[in-house]
Amino acid sequence: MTELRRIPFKAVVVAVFLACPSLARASTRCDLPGDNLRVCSSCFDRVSDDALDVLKPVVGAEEHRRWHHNWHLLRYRIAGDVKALSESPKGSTERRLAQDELDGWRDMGLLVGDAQEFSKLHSVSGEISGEDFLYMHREMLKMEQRMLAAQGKPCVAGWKELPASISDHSWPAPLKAPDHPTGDSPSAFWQKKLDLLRRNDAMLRDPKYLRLVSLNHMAQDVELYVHNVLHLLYSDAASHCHGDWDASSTCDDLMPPWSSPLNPHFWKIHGHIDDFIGLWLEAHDYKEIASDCAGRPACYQWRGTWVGKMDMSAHR
Ligand SMILES: [Cu+2]
Repeated sequence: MTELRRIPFKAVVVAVFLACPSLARASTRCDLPGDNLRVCSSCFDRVSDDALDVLKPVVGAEEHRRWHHNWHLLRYRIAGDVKALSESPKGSTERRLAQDELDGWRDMGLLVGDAQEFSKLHSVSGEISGEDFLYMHREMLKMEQRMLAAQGKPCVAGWKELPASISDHSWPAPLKAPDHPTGDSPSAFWQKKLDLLRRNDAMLRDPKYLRLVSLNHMAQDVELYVHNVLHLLYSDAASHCHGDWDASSTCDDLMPPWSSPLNPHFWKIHGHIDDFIGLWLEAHDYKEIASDCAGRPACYQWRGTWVGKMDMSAHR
């Protein structure tokens, strides 16, 4: 099998808190809009060490890390691989590497069927890739909720509103050097980034926009303009990972999908992203979203449900 894990992190990074007991408070925001999963007995804004102790053995396991990493990686690379296969000369290194990568994803159960067709649907700008993105991360949130509830721990609420300041009392953004030179101080640079992010976030929440776009279209915008920026903004310059394939429980860098689910911000970010599903359903007069609506009225049936072989329902 191809050694996909040797692919440099930087290739994936492109895509892609600290608990204070006094801040713990009950919230009602752990429901996943349009879904009927109701396992959380309570729902907190903070991400406690207790919660992370429950989640880390699963999302930090090598198998889960590799799956999440390659799920994101495939979306960014499959179109290039398919092109290399059809356009590069037979016997060329480029062609062989592309074939190896595709074979590796097949072995992992991530890629099924014709690669070109798969790419058309599931590559990052594919026909249903936005829905895939929302669906897969919702499955992760459900897994998180089931695991925490099974241990009698509160679920984690996503950010209802994004922090307004990089110096937010509860959720300060780790201060680091700007990712490109502008002449601004680091704090001014990241505050401007956050201000722009919040403006984009507000525009994407506007019912006038939501009514005009498909769920897939909205999700692609949200991934690019909200999700990716949040991962960058809240990543810590002092990475806690040693080497690219560190599987220790302290490796929780928010940027690479290999390690991001171990970072407390991941659950705040993805709870926030998941809320967009509810806003879109509301704008289109749906009350429910399901893989199989079985003819129920006001139910939107997911078109993009690609997850690969990872079975997240096992953690019931
Ligand atoms: Cu992810």
